[in-house]
Amino acid sequence: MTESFKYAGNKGKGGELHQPASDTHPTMTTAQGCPVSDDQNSLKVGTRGPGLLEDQVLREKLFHFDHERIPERVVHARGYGAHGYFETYESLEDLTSADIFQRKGEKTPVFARFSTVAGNKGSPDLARDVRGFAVKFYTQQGNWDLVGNNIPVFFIQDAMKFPDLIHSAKAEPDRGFPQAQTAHDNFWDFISLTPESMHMVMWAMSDRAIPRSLRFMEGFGVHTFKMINAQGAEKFVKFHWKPKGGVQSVVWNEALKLNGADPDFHRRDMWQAIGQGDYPEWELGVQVFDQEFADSFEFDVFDATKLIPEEQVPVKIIGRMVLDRVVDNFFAETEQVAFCTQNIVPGLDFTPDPLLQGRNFSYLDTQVKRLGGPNFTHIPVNAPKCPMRHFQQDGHMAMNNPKGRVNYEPNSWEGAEHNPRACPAHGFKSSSESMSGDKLRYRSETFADHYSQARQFYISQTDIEQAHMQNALVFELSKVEHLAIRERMVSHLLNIDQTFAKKVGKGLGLKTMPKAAEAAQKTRQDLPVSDALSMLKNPPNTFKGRKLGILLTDGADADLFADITLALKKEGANYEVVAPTVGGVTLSNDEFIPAQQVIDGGPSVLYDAVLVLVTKDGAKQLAKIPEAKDFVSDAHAHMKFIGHTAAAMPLIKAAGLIDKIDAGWLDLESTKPKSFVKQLRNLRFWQR
Ligand code: HDD
Repeated sequence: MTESFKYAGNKGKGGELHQPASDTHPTMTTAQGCPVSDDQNSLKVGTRGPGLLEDQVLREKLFHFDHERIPERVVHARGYGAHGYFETYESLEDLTSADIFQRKGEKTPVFARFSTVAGNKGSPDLARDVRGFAVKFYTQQGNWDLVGNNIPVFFIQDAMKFPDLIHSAKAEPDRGFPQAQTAHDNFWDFISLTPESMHMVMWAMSDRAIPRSLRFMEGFGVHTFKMINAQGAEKFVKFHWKPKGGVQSVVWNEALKLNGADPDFHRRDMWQAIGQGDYPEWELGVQVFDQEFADSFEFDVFDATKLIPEEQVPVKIIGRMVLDRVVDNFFAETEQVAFCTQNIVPGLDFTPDPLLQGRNFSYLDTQVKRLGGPNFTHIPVNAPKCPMRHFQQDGHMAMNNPKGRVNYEPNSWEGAEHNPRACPAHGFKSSSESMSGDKLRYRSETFADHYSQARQFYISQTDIEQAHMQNALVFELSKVEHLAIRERMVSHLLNIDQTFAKKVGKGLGLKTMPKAAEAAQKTRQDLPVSDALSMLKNPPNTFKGRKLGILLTDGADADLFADITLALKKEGANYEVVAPTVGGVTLSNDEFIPAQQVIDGGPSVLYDAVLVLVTKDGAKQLAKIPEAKDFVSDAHAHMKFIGHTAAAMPLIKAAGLIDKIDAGWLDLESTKPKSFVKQLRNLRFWQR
């Protein structure tokens, strides 16, 4: 294989430059291992063809290319994954016998994949959408998949409705659009006919649906699960992921522009953070409660459209996940990873939640379709990292075939090396609950309150967050062509909060307000504000992991540049230089600084804050460039902090912002670089 074969080269005058095999380039082969002499020209009769059917090298190359695609996920098609580990903070043996939670400090490998839901694989990252948050733990007792979202509740209560929900959200079937958007008639028609979705809709219309980074999102297991200890004692649990970097979102206008400026914004951000050693990190927490609490709680704990406020059952932090390795190959790992909610381990169990019960069928089923057969567990990213011994065999692409003679149970072969037996003591056991009832298709009355927690979520938000929800609904419903659907949605909002509904109605230009939707249960007005539900009430107070965009021109103040970039480094933050040309700039001390972005390619939406560090002449030149004016005016409109010096004034004036300068504009002549970076910890100047 390593021996160099004589290179035939491109014969004739039109042949392009081509590197033959050498010491540094091993010889190319076909998939069958046959050395290839020419990879650029098909086999022909004469110099101009026709081609020959016997050309096995061409046919193999095209055949494999033709089969490169596998079906994309029917939902969550666009995603980004990374490897890492989960570290257990303390033994949870009192709570669960799950092996992963037995030993303090133990690290378990994980693979996490984050995704949007509705868009296809090529859709932009900043779609207004729920984000998937799926984690595969490779535990010593098998793979445990926690397949959650960045929102703690779901649109529907029963898996039976899932295909309808997804059909309505995806592109409309006759026209094939809109892509990765819920702002269309079908979605809001379905939603407005599905009152159980109202709580989730409130979350989806909040800025949670446009996260700043996959690193700055919470994650939730959504359903109630069970933990069972070695003595068989059971508790209910809900899983929470809390990002160490805090929760942060963009604003809607920024999202719209980001989708154009960098459709890969989220995946690039994750790739860069891991590459720079700024490893994304989350803590895993559980809300633990018993049957007594479940019986006394206002809602059914098996209803996935409800959450349990953290003020009522606090989140106990039990470990952390660190993502420290990007994939080697996107297809092999991120695309082929197969999450299944049915993958749990001894010490955990399901509950009767009808959404979860349906999911347990759907995920396994979909992997067979996507990955082509039952042996997807042989693909390295899906294979458990603990021993596997069973009698499953054969099938498409079987790679880890069992050895030996025995392939059935029961068998009487003694002590055969590859002859496993089930183990009642340590094997997975379902919790022993006694159940009985008639066979029914029925929705429990305990699932009937659709508005109370939607209201609780709304009243728990700050004014700014409430305004963003209102704007989001007006935006989405304004894309709906049918007035009746818009009105029907507003009729539901009336059951959530009258003022909110009226504001949305006004934003939609409704001539008269509709009547409130008929409700199976009246909205409770007594649920208290839950501060944990608001992002802005829980700010991260750090600029770590964030990015400053520095607009630089030739001759800019070298000392200031050095001081600010040093202060950013100390904060654990990054910066990018945006310059008139990607060739870079020369500072006042003749130091050359390379640019990462040219002005047209590096709009301020890519950054958490911006700094205009220019000479007066530079600012005058920039004042003539529309994209440079957008750089500052967008940063201003998106409530970002803007650092500047007096020299930047010609640009600020040209952008029409001279009389809009407020306390979010930080003058670097009077603000020390350290205090500038300290201010950036507020992330946005919301007062604007
Ligand atoms: Fe689902 C994928 C999360 C309800 C059926 N789902 C999928 C992924 C996530 C979720 C994160 C992507 C996994 C990955 O990265 O590969 N899904 C959820 C959550 C739900 C939920 C949090 C509600 C609590 N899902 C749900 C229902 C059904 C499905 C009710 C069907 C009855 N989901 C699927 C699926 C997918 C999927 C069709 C598509 C690709 C895949 O499974 O692997 O089976």
